[in-house]
Amino acid sequence: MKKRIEELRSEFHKRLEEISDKRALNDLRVAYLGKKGEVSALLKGMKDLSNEAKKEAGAIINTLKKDVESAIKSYFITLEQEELYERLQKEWYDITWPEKTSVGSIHLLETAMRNLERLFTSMGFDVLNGPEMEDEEYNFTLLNIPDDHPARDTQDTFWLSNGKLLRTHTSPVQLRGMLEHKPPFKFVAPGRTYRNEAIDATHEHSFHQLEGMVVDKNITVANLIFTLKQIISYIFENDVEVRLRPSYFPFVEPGFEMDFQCQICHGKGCKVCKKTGWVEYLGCGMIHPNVLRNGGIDPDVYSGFAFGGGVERLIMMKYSIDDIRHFTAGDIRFLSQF
Ligand code: FA5
Repeated sequence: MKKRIEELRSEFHKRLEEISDKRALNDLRVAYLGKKGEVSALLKGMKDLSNEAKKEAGAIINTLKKDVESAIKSYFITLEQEELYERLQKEWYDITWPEKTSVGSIHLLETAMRNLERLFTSMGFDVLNGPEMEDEEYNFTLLNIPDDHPARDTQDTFWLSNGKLLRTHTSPVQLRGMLEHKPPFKFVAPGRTYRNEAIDATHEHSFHQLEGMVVDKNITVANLIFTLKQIISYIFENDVEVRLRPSYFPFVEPGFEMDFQCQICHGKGCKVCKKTGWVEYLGCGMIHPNVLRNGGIDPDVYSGFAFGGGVERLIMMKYSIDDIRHFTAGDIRFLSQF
């Protein structure tokens, strides 16, 4: 029996060396340690032995059983590690990579501002920037709005503790532009403006304007109207009814306001147009001689036009947006439409 056990041991190790996967290893385990396996057969074969021989054979068979068990166990671990190593070579996973990415988009207001800049630069305009914290002088005085002028009240101002103010319109950039450039010139100045006013569907306390200005010899209202028509056809890409009506701004003479036909109700009257059928878009006119003088320009030689329009209002009319507060509400359902 001893001989048979030694044969089985060396046979087992030989077969083990040829194994390269876990399934074959399990087959080998069943062949040796299973109910009908070699070890069970050896144990059954002991029944005819003497008590003395049984004791001796039992001990040797037990050692063989333990050796087989531990060889299988450690080889199983080796195979598992090899498998894992192989997988690590083939597959890899970057734990720093976000599981699910949702990409944001440019806010529609920003897109509109960029598009307007693109339109005007294509027409030869420069783009100027002015400070949002502005001097009273630029916001009012140099724009021909003296201290006691009622026009100061129409643009409810946020005054700052340092004596400056949050600009109520982009028109102060007119003066900054005139003082820094020699005519002829044409520029636009897009940016944020602030007014302390009651909020409703078309009024915000902070909103955006686009200022435009052209100064050259022989500039007339016809040039102004042409330029405004360019904006409208570029933005709307189709016909939208507008009207120009005389209006008063101390820094232009003559002055006008331009309105769109309300694109929410198409002129029938609604809360956006306050039942008038029209939405005010911009103020404009021929630059007042006093303003040209304040900007260091001789009004007897040069003339110019200027306009300043609300960017939110423009987009509201383009996309039929019925409330200006949607722009800043941060509602993804609204923003993701654009
Ligand atoms: C002005 O601000 C003048 N500076 C415009 C101007 C420029 C006139 C150059 C002449 C020459 P007004 O206060 O009307 O004008 O505002 C211009 C536009 O800004 C309005 O037509 C409107 O479209 C927009 N706007 C004004 N107030 C608000 C507000 N609270 N919320 C949203 N948009 C506004």
